[in-house]
Amino acid sequence: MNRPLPFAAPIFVTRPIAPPLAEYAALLESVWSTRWFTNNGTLHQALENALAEFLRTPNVSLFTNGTIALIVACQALELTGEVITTPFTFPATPHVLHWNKLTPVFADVDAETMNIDPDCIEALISPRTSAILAVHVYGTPCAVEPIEAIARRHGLRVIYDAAHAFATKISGTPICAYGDVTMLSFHATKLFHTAEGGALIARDPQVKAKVDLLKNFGIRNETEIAMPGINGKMSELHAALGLVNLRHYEHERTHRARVAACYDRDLAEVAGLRRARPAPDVHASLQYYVVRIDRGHAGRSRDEVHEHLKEFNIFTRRYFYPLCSDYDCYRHLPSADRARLPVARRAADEVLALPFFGELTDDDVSRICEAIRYVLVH
Ligand code: T4K
Repeated sequence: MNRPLPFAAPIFVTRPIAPPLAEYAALLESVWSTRWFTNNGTLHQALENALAEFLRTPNVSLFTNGTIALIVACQALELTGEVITTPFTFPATPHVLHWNKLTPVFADVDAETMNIDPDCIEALISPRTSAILAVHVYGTPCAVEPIEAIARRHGLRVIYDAAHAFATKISGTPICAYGDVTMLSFHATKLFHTAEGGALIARDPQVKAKVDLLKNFGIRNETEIAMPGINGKMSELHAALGLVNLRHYEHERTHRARVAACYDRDLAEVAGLRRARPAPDVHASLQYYVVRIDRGHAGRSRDEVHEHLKEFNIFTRRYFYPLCSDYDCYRHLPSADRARLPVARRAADEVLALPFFGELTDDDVSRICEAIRYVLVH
């Protein structure tokens, strides 16, 4: 096999939707004419309503980013003590617990979905446990029914970190229908984005009302401050981008489906490399295209592939390595013991997020796959 040529320009793991600037500018006209830039403006309200319709829930609250949204979710549900969560996630997930003075308790994950394994949750419940914070990793749904059954049995709250799962549906139901509260991230690297942004979706309208107070300093009216809140508000500039991107995200998703099909075809025969398939009743978020590289069968480790692909101007990401339980700030926790998390450990050593965005052509994908095959055998 000849050495493939490197790409002329870097190919990153993602490339955000950039809608026609004129569409964005048109929405900004109203901001300039009214001089209303933030604090529950008309574009903020319009985006909240549009998302409520899209997600089929009335209880959407927009945020400045997904991390602040999750911090506020813990406050709104008045969590205390310990929260059972996954070590296989982005740092934001355990960090929001730390910022709420809650102790993360790490549970191992399922070998196939890489989401928190419900069978590992119950043994970790203590009298101090107040909630389960589960992550729909890569947009793949958690085992929502077993998780909610455990929560009901033990009187726990359930928060879902759905940062990757904007478009995910289970049997036609949007993912945010599950749990007490769900967080979505609208960061630029997400399928649907507002540059920076996020949202909480609450099952209970009273929780939404509390979330809305908490994200605006707790201000009820000119003279009443109901609780110690924070500033988590989304600006009109970000909301405008969201309204425009909502028109374009389906087009992006369609192209991502094509890119995923090209990868599936070109990587099907590569030994030691596999991709977790979404269950047939799942409408996939198409947020990431992640493969697992089993060194024993592939002949190369995930880290070697990740490193050598850079020679071809291809920049993959090890989402999520290292495990959160291995960070200096959490490794002292009893639940962070390496021996207790063997499945998560293996996932963290094997996963590789490949470049995945709608602008990739079929030829680009073929070249990326050719470079992967080359790196594996040379
Ligand atoms: N929970 C989970 C499970 C999450 O994955 C995240 C965030 C959160 C919670 C927190 O949500 P937010 O508070 O962020 O709303 C990125 C994102 O910053 C982060 O939002 C995301 N997850 C995480 C998985 O990915 P990095 O540090 O990997 O991003 P960065 O800057 O290296 O970007 C990756 C690639 O994307 C770049 O190589 C090039 C491309 N890119 C990036 C940006 C920002 C662009 O082409 N344009 C851009 O504007 O964290």
